[in-house]
Amino acid sequence: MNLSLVPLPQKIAVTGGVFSLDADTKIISDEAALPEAQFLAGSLRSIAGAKILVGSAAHSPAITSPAITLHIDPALEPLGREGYRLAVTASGITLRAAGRAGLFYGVQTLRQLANGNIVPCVEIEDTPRFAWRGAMLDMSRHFLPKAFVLKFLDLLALHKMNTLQLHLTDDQGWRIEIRKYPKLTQIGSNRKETLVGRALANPSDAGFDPNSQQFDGVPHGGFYTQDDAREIVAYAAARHITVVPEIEMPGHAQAAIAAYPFLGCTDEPLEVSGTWGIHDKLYKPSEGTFEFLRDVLTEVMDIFPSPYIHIGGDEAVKTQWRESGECRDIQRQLGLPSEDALQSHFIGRMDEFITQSGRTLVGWDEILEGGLSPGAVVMSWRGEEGGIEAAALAHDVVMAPHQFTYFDYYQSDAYQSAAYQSGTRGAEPLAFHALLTLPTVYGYDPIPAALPPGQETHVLGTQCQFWTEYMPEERQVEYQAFPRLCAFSEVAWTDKKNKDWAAFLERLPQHLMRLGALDVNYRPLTPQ
Ligand code: TNX
Repeated sequence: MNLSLVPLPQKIAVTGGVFSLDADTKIISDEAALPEAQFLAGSLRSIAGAKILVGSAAHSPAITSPAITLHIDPALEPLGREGYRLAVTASGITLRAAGRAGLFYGVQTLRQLANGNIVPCVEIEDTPRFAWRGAMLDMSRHFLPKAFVLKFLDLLALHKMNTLQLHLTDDQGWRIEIRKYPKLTQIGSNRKETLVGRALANPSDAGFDPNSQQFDGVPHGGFYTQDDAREIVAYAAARHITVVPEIEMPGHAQAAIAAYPFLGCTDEPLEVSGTWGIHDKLYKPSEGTFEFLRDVLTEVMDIFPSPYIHIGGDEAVKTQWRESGECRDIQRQLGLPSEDALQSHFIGRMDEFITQSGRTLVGWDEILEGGLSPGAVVMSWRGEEGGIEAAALAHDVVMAPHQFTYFDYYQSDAYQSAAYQSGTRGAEPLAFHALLTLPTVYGYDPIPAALPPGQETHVLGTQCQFWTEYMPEERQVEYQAFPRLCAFSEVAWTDKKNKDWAAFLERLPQHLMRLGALDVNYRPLTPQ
């Protein structure tokens, strides 16, 4: 029997027969598991239309009708805090886990198992391969409304993903209210227009001609108030998802500098950027900037309880630090030999602050350049090398190599078609000019083959990225996400020995129907 579970649980035995949900089906739950019981009731109501009573086990009247039992059981601790055991028999369903997170994932499995009011009898034992199962949304390039973020969190939960990184600041827009610095959103969240079509060069390239680009003339803006952000955090927490905020530095800073010019390296007046690619506007590495960033991070840490705080750190071309007399003076006064050492000093200052605040710094793999403070977590995006290097230095790493995890890339090579090349839209909507197919995602192993034995413990997990340059709308994010995120969830959750591309493809069509029922604009399967 094809149960079409995604991600695939580690152990499944189909035992025969079915359990039928009906209006009399009760949910019996431990007091502590009530939120998960309620979540189940909420999702089963929509699946089966059954009226389900939620009550704590201690206070339930004698059970006369078939029931679904949720029970927190320390005996399941060997399965970890996210593991669970699910038994469906014709007379009832029992879900047990050592903690609430495990019960939540058992509930997700149950949601997928239920077909109408029928649940096939199974015994499932399950626990994730990796602790960090992430996705990153870039809010800066295109602002995504709060309602979409909540929908996306629901979809992450369905796929047993547990981390959402929000890329909140970049050259093209600052998207989080900071009360001490209101201009960050008054000015920094709005750009006057956006590039039309694909970026063919980086603004930081030598000889870059801004007049070579065509813009749409349409203002773009938006930001989350602190209340919005807290609502997102709470909604995520109810789904056992940690929201990791990312505040970019020292590069990708143009929107912040446009709002507060004292943060920049030159006196040149700046606008929030409307184009893509690597920009050369860096924060000035001054005490004033550090104070600003500490203030920003203080408010950010108050909103986001995440143990991890991401400070970006990527793609900081050092032209301005080299050319500005003031920046050179700072470097000299600090006795630093190079601009890379200055970046390392910059990140070190932030790490000190974040660590003192009881959190852990995360950054893209460039933070390794020039030396990295102990304890920092590295997100390896330029390939696997950064992750391997960081693990060798005993840093924890999150594997996010663009070749396997950049979902802004095309899903089929149709973009290389003549129609696309001639400038008209090809068979795929405009995306970042690179290819990442479904089987490539599925085949990814977050433990690099070149990682020396014993260092796997430093790999916290893996994360897929939604850079939104070419995703102006929510439907487009969904199109880029699915079905690749289905494959990715299995990369992050399912043991390598249990993965099988052909079997995944057999499970996928029914799973896509689930997504269709949830109004997800997934990309239809094509012969691969
Ligand atoms: C690189 S990945 C970036 C982003 C872009 C992305 C486009 C990373 C840390 N920086 O700023 O949006 O490429 O794929």
